Amino acid sequence: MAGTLRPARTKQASEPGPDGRAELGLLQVIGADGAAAKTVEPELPVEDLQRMYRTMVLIRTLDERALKLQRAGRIGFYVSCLGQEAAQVGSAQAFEERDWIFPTYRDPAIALHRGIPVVELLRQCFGNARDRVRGRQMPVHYAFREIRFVSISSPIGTQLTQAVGVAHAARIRRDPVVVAAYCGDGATSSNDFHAGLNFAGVWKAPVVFLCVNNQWAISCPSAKQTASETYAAKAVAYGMPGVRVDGNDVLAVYRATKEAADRARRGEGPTLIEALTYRMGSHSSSDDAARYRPSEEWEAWKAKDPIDRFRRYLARRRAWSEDFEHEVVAGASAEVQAAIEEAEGTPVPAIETIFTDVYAEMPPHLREQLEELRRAEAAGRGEEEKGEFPL
Ligand SMILES: Cc1ncc(C[n+]2csc(CCOP(=O)(O)OP(=O)(O)O)c2C)c(N)n1
Ligand SMILES: [Mg+2]
Repeated sequence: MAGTLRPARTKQASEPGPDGRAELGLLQVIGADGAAAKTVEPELPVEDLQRMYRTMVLIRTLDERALKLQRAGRIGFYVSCLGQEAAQVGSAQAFEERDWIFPTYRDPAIALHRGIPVVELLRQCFGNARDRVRGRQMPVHYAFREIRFVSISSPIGTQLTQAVGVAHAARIRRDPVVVAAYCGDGATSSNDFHAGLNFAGVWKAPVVFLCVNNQWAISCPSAKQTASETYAAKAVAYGMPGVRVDGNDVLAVYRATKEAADRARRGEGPTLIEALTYRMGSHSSSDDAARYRPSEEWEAWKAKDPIDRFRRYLARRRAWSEDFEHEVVAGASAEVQAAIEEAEGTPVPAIETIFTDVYAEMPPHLREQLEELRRAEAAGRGEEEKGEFPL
């Protein structure tokens, strides 16, 4: 019932002190006015900063368009990450190509930042013949082998134990990869969160846990999710560092993730990062957050928009101009528009693929079923010619 839920416990960040660490140990680099705390400002080349900004604008453009596609009945389902762009892009920037990503359904900007074009995401949302998984997964459940972006699972938290397994294997093989394990605040209540963090702590698995705390798990606010003061505090129980970072500050997220990834690569074990942000949209296209979420809370977080904050920083660094903005926005719109046209214009997967995609070599029982389908299709065509349809 709307009104009976208390607002999520939102620990407001104060302005960063000289070391960038404000109230409650929340790491910040970029202040509200765009000024950086010099002692913690990462040294990233301007080209990297601008590329991060491009990805943030691109995912926001895609989110806006894709939700409209869903409302128009052109795709079946969509999950927007509105407001969480910095948490994804800042962390994605900190990992290397060889590192493995175990994402959630709300992390598409990581795939974009690792070089996947928008059209690949839309092929998956349309479930067309060029979709990597040919419509076998719900929309937004992406999988991109070439960027080590592991297939997204709907069940909350399962990716955490899978990620730890990959990290542990890498350690045994002395393979210097780091594994990124993303989850939401709600996922911290899953069994897999406990099992994953416990195992990683004991075995010093090279994994970075990124808990993107958007303060809601569908309609469940953080205040009802946990009695812990912070999600980062949970790290203590598993014997690993817990870091709390302003998730709307792309450079703070980058800095914390880079430190954790370096640590993991040195063999010093896992870190839990809590990126404090806010889900500006509804949970998914099937949900209406206005029914359970106080509008003042939304208004307060709108003022902390991560893209606006980063733009102010870039402007101060003279890495942003009106012309640059125009080019980025127009480029994102053009890419999304072209991708929609291509993805929507591509036919659905051939029906045979439900048999041919299962095993490397088709077993006899599937061959039999495929032949039966072909006979039914041939019979159906005959009926259609007579103006009748088979049952
Ligand atoms: C094991 C399991 N339980 C319940 C669900 C239903 N469910 C889907 S999303 C979701 C909320 C997850 O919240 P959070 O981890 O905070 O991620 P967010 O959606 O906020 O990004 C739930 C409970 C599920 N998918 N899997
Ligand atoms: Mg959440």
